[in-house]
Amino acid sequence: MSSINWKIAKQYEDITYKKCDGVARIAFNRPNVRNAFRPKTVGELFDAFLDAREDPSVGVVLLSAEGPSTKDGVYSFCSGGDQNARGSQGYVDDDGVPRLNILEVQRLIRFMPKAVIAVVPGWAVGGGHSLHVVCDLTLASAEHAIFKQTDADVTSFDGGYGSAYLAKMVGQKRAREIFFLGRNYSAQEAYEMGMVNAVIPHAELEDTAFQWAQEILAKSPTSIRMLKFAFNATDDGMVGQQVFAGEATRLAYMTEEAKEGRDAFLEKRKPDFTKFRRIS
Ligand code: S0N
Repeated sequence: MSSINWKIAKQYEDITYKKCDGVARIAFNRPNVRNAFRPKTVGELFDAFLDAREDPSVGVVLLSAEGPSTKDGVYSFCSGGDQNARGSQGYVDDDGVPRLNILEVQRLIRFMPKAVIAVVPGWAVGGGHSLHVVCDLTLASAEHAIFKQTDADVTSFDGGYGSAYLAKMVGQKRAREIFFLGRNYSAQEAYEMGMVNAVIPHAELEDTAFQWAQEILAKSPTSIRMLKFAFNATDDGMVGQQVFAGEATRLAYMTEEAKEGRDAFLEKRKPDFTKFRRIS
């Protein structure tokens, strides 16, 4: 029995969203379809991740799942796009507009200046597999987590982070095997490949994730955000540079030098930067 005193942050239909002591927990809540996401689920995920990003009391986000399925007791993290919501033009919402907005959720996870931990209690499949890949860390249930890529079975493939970034983690040969063969991999196999940080007894999974979050929360927040964006930058091209540089600008705003630049403009005088040393 977990001792974490989660408080509901907002009510949704397809996900749950809770917070406790600097940690936000966003969890899929469609266990009877192995936590597949439909457009509504994606909209709710985006909304909750945005709230977690903007809330200064939150330092770490757990992406997890409710379950098990009431039908057969099977645990899942996420089985990717809901194939029932897939029409002839792609994933279609109530308004009839086809969207691939799960990629926006991926980008939110990738570019938020806070650590995001995938907590995988069961199946991580297709787009659900891609979501664990894009998270900063992954903790997996020793007994129930299974990793599998079915994208090539259902002609719904992630050619971005889900595949190319996965290859950075596990190597090109392994990544191609995962996608081309679509086999099942246990938590231990995923750990040995380098795409899982730790294999945890199922009953301890959530408490362990919360403990990892608390360890991260004890570190310097500026260091965590700069390190995350530094790790990202080499794979994110000009966007990675932009995000990292944005943080440098934010830090520069806090200097006396920046204050002099701003004050000089407002006071309609030339800035005097001579008092600032050109340190090497
Ligand atoms: C997860 C699997 C392996 C579990 O197998 P198991 O335990 O034998 O259970 P089942 O009997 O198959 O399933 C139980 C019930 O759940 C329903 N269900 C399962 N998965 C889905 C799903 N994805 N959509 C809808 N329903 C699902 C089953 O139908 C069953 O229902 P009942 O009880 O009524 O019979 C196995 O279930 C499985 O293989 N599932 C499908 C996995 C899959 O192919 N997912 C889609 C893969 N593609 C994506 O996710 C792409 C998503 C995307 O949007 C994207 C697009 C472009 C770029 C990137 C992405 C991206 O994010 O990846």
